[in-house]
Amino acid sequence: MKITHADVIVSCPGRNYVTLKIRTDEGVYGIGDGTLNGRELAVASYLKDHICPLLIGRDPQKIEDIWQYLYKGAYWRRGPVTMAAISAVDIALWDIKGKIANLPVYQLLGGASREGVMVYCHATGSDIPAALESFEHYRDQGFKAIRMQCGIPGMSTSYGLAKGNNKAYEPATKGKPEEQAWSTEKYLDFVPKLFEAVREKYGFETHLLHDVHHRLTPIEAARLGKSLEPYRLFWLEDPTPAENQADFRLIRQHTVTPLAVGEVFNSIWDCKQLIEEQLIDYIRATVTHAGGITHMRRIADFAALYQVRLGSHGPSDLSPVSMGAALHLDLWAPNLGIQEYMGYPEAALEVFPHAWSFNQGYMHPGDVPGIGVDIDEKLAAKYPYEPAYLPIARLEDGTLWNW
Ligand code: CS2
Ligand code: MG
Repeated sequence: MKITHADVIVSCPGRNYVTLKIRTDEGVYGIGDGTLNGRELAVASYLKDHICPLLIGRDPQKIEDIWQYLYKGAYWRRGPVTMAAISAVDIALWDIKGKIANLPVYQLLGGASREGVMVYCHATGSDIPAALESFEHYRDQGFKAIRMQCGIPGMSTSYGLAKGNNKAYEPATKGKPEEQAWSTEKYLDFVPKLFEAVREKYGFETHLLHDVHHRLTPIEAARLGKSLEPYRLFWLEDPTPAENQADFRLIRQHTVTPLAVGEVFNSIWDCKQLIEEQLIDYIRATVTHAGGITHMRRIADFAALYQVRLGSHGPSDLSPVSMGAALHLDLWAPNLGIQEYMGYPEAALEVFPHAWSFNQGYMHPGDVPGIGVDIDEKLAAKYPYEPAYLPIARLEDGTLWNW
């Protein structure tokens, strides 16, 4: 079997996605996701100009060899653009292997470790009453785990807020990046009140999560973790940037609130120290940014040695193809914690027909051979790429901060 075509499809059915379609001389094809929010065309070019020509003529069944060829063979290792491109190839090749074997990918990995994959959704509100209403909305849909984000008194906006009632949270904006003001002081004083309100009204049955989105220093993060302990969070996410992994030692010394990190990571090296020193509880790397199923499986097995569990990033800025691939990995991984499921714009669900499903707080990848997600190319062509950027954050005095 040989690869005959590798085509990149960039579309914007509600938001931008970079999809790779690999075709073979036997008619079998596979689909992969390489979306990198706000830098989509860099990945598209890396694939189109540098990877696709190298794939033609290769045996698509040699997933590991192709992975090593693209990783070691580029000389320039790692980095979000390179790794998103490798991920797209890897997911498409697992899709092809599943179709050849006539098995869903989770069966190739070793079979299901559970009935379904627990997922968490995003509740968001401009103030506490609105956030509580949002919580109730998702709880009534059957979610067992809910991420709570809320507007902060005295701040015009904050991370994780929807732009309008019943709208999903979407950080990217068309045109120039949006600038948002940030006040750590106001945030730190407010967050415990949000979680107190949720626990007081709804008790402790639902898992609660919160995303700090890199806004704090280690000692501030330690204070937040400590102040949230009475509300028993499932996790506190990205409390501080993680380039310096040793920073997390300080947070760990002060709090037993579980920590989740890694949505911006692209290889096992980014999380090596965090895992080895047990500085985190959940690793959030994804199949789309951290080298596909091949590399994520390596991260999962390494994490298992230290009782760190998978908690993959699953925002709407990774395509439904990514969600399919993640769910196969999740269903297999003995050390699954939880999977993020933010939902998708209606148009995206139409462009990507999928076998995965949601039921009462759990998801399943479906049992069709391969990944179980396709792309309707004709429909995708109706939604051309629209330049969009993620926001940036500044402190109230104008200093550029971590968004
Ligand atoms: C977030 C994302 O889902 C999350 O936890 O941190 O919304 C993140 O901001 C986006 O995926 C960035 O593209
Ligand atoms: Mg996050």
